Amino acid sequence: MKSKDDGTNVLKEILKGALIVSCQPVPGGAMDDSQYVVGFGLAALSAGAAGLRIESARYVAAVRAATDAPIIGLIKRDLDDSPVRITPFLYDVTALADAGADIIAFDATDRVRPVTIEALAQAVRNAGKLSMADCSCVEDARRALAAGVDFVGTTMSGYTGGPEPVDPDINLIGELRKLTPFIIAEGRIRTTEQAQAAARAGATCVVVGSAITRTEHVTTWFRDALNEVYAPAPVVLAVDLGGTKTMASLVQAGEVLDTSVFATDRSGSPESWLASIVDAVAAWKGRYTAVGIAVTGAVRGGHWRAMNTATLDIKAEFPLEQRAAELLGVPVVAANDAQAAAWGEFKASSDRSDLVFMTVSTGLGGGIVSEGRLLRGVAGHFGQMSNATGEKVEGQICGPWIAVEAKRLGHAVEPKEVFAAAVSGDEWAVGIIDGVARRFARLCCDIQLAIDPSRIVIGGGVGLATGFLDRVRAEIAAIGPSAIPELHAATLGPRAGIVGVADLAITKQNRKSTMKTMF
Ligand code: ADP
Ligand code: BMX
Repeated sequence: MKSKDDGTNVLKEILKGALIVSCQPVPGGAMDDSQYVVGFGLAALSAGAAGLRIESARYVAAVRAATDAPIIGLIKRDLDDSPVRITPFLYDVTALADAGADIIAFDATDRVRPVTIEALAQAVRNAGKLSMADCSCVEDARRALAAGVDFVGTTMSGYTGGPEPVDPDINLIGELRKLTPFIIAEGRIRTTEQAQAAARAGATCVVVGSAITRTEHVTTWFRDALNEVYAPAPVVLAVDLGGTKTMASLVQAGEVLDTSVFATDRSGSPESWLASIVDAVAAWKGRYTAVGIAVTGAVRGGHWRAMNTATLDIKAEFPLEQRAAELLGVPVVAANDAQAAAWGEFKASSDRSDLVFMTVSTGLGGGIVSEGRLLRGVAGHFGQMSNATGEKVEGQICGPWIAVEAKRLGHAVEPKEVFAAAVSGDEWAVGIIDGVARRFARLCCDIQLAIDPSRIVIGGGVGLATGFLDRVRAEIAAIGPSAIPELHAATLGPRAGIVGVADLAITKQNRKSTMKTMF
């Protein structure tokens, strides 16, 4: 009989550069049966897979009876008192070893768990098997390696909180490579290109699961792709009504098809602003099936009111969704402009981490996306917060203040020209813009302390003015390291609100139609 060391080394050698196919049927699905698991396993091995990843002692035993190929075994459990699902107990390790697994995988995340990683690693060693630690991050891997595991896997990356990512975590492989060469890449690897990227990043071997053995998942990917062609996304009339300008666009699947921009008549009223919109979009009648309106001011339950009448003077609470639907003849969804823009930026990026959006424009608005959800109500109205002297912070940061200040210094010009003068080094203008940048930088640092987003995305006429963000970044650096926010210019520029509110409009429409089919 070979010593354990020989077996270990031979197995590690076999796995170098291998494709491992995970044969885990959708629980309770049509393929959740031994004959399919064995069939998938043998088919994969016949086509060049070097090993299999199999869930449950029953399926490991069934596959072991059919092949000598290496098997990574695991047992999944849904526990009431722990989020750990993969091989949580010592008796699971024994059951998998008895069933014939060569490598035993277990969750190695730092969460409430019934059995420590050290004890699991020891149990696998006692059984004479190799261990695979399913990690979510570098720290998990560091701890697992200290506990003596043989392989670290990227399996748990993206599954310990927040929305599920779409792409595999290739970066993590590179990070793990600094700790060990024994890395098994696993998780969301769907394409041959992604498998190659994992190998190039330094993985010992690559596990592919759903893309090969979960018929239901692969079918959905194709169904969704075809739906985009056969059932194209609806066209939405999206409007962004700000204190200075109003933008109306036709938007389909995040793309802007047509746009019209006109000045907001600041002496008007909700009825007159809606009338101007109806007028501006008259030629588009029949081209859209839903309407989204993003407005400066707070929106709750479809009703609209000003938070700061200096930004736009909305005299009383106004039934915006209802009145706009009457005028336009299709369902309307209304939202605050900065919240809509936060949503637009979130949807336009593949980054699913928390973000804050801020518009520096006529007013200073904001929106927060946390754990994949847009916070509504007055959340994000940072401009309404008070400074040390009790004034609203937006009072000394936005476009109108820049114009008033310039005039006070003898330059009756628009904020755009103040920026141009600052760029040419005119002292009076540099003073104004630096002051705005300093106050805004402090606000961004405070927001970082309160919400800790991964990024703060900036929009608005002032926010996107040439050189503004760089000045704010310099002020943040001067404030120091307590909470350094990462600032980005809005990738959608002035269209963030339009794109965001269009998505909110169709999401609500879809929700309504699904509810109809449920009852
Ligand atoms: P709204 O507030 O209606 O959403 P904007 O985002 O365009 O509209 O913000 C309007 C404010 O931004 C105004 O005070 C305007 O003077 C200022 N602004 C617009 N464009 C620029 C620019 N290129 N440079 C500096 N300030 C600008
Ligand atoms: C104000 C406030 C916010 C708005 C923000 C930016 C009103 C009327 N508006 O803080 O709701 O999000 O301005 O609006 O109270 P904009 O007009 O500058 O785009």
